Amino acid sequence: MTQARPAPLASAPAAPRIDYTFAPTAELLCQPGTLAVLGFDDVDVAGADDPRCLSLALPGLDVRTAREHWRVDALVRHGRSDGVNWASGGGWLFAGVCISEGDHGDDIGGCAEQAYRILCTFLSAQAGGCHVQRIWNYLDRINEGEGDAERYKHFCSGRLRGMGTFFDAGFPAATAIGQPHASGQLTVYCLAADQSGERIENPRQMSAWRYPRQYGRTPPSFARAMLLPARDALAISGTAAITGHTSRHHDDLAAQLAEVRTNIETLLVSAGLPAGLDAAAPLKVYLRHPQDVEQVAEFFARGLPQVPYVLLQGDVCRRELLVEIDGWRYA
Ligand code: 3EB
Repeated sequence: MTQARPAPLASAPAAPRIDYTFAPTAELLCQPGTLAVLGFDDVDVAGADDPRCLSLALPGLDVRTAREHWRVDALVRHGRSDGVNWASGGGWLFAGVCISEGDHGDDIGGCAEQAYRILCTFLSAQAGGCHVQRIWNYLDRINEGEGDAERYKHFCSGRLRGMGTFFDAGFPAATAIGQPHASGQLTVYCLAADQSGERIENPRQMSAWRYPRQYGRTPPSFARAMLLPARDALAISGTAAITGHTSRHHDDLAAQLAEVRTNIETLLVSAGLPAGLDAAAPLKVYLRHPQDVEQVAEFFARGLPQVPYVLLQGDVCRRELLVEIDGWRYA
């Protein structure tokens, strides 16, 4: 059976454009419609005193690491309120929260709860409604602790507590990745819209919120992907070599990369989009071991030569997994 492609909705705001660029931060901030500029580790956006800038504690593994630039076709306002850095325009909202773990007695669950409470309180107060499409979470020492005591599992519990009732209609697409060098910070940021998107699940994978008990007391709260309101782009959650609920190809990077690719391509088909990844699919690759960088570069050069990507060092929440990929697919 062929699936109908989603018809674009002219009444909804067009998807933000996400680009990887080497242009200086100051120049990006001057461009009309800039909603956010994300820097990776040593790329200096932290110095820019602008709430649209966020510096992520993820080392870039490319020779020159790009910045991620979000743009909308509208005038953008920005500010800081109640612990949230935000920018909005054209029906879109970027909002980010950074929490110092030291303020929470090294309790990552409490940190996550606090971050989500701050964010959800802010989002709830937005006039005209606010629909979170996509959310990113970056935390230190994600795999530290055994079994239920692992920090990622505490993070999952705290996140759900902090969400309160805000996501009762369904979870957004998400990423949760470990920062390889302790930063002392939990960073959570999101993209929201004034209209709802459509949550997409992957038929090859169990929905994460239904994972069985062995993965922790609180299953992870995210959808596999989100078709943005105008149906003109798919936000792809962090995707790893998992089928059903099981990690595949332990310690085999080549096989994990192939499995991730199949998972993402399956997700695109679920969303009614063409399966192929090309120049209209900017991706972020999170790699546990920096020494694997050449193998990943080769995987892209051989199999996905058109795809724009950034290579970052980051830890997947399951310790047997070496790589995770998230990103966008424009229709
Ligand atoms: C997985 O599929 C891999 O906890 O927000 C991917 C995307 C993963 C998001 C999250 C976790 C999260 O279960 C891990």
